[in-house]
Amino acid sequence: MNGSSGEPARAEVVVFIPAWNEQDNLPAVLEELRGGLPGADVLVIDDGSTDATAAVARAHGADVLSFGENRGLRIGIATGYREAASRGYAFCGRVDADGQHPVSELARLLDLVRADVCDVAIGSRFAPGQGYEDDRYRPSAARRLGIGLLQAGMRVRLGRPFHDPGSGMVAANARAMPVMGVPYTSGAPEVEALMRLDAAGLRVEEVAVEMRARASGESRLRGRKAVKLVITVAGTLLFFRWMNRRR
Ligand SMILES: Nc1nc2c(ncn2[C@@H]2O[C@H](COP(=O)(O)OP(=O)(O)O)[C@@H](O)[C@H]2O)c(=O)[nH]1
Ligand SMILES: [Mg+2]
Repeated sequence: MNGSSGEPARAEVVVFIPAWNEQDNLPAVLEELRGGLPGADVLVIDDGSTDATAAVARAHGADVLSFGENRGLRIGIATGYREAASRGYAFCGRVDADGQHPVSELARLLDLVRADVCDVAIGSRFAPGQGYEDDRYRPSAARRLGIGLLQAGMRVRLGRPFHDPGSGMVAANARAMPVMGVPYTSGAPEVEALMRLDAAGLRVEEVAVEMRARASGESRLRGRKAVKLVITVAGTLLFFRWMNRRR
């Protein structure tokens, strides 16, 4: 891109990582990215972390964009896609900072997008896939209820099933980045992204992947908070469908 200026040419791919107080998990994630996707740039969206997240990320070769205060994941995600678009990358990936997402699986998602099989590929723990056991993950009862409601809502709203609608393992091309780069208003930004992509006529593939358990620390979705969130989202999805039918 900057051929004659002496600056290193920009990579074709950027992988961004929303991170909030993930100093303990980031080193392994960043090293795995370097090994598995050596040609990709990495951008950590440090959302007002009060630990050493930013310093650790830089020490492991990542570019860091820090917010002065915690603005929440829905802004963190949108910022990642928006930066990928405005910095001129052809493709971008997103993974969690907690070590849940194997880089080898993200690389498969990026391959699909690069081959133009789809505009967005989403890694799914629950989708059936060749070589993957259908019930390879056994979430807690509360999570199962939440996931079931979301699945039902997505099927009604989008007319097709999504098995893992909250997945944060994503690959996207430059057509999809700006669509996903606008701040989210819903408490379930990944679901809102799917609705936007559908409205924009973009092609989304759900791909069976393996995921790991979070390496350390706590998930953002726990217990009653998670149940409340999914009921709200499923309700919104179904309600909009019902309103549209009546017109
Ligand atoms: N930017 C940003 N990232 C967050 C925030 N909360 C969590 N994250 C990150 O978002 C990712 C997903 O969070 P996680 O707790 O793993 O959620 P889960 O995988 O759905 O259980 C991780 O990389 C977190 O560090 C936040 O408020 N802002
Ligand atoms: Mg996680």
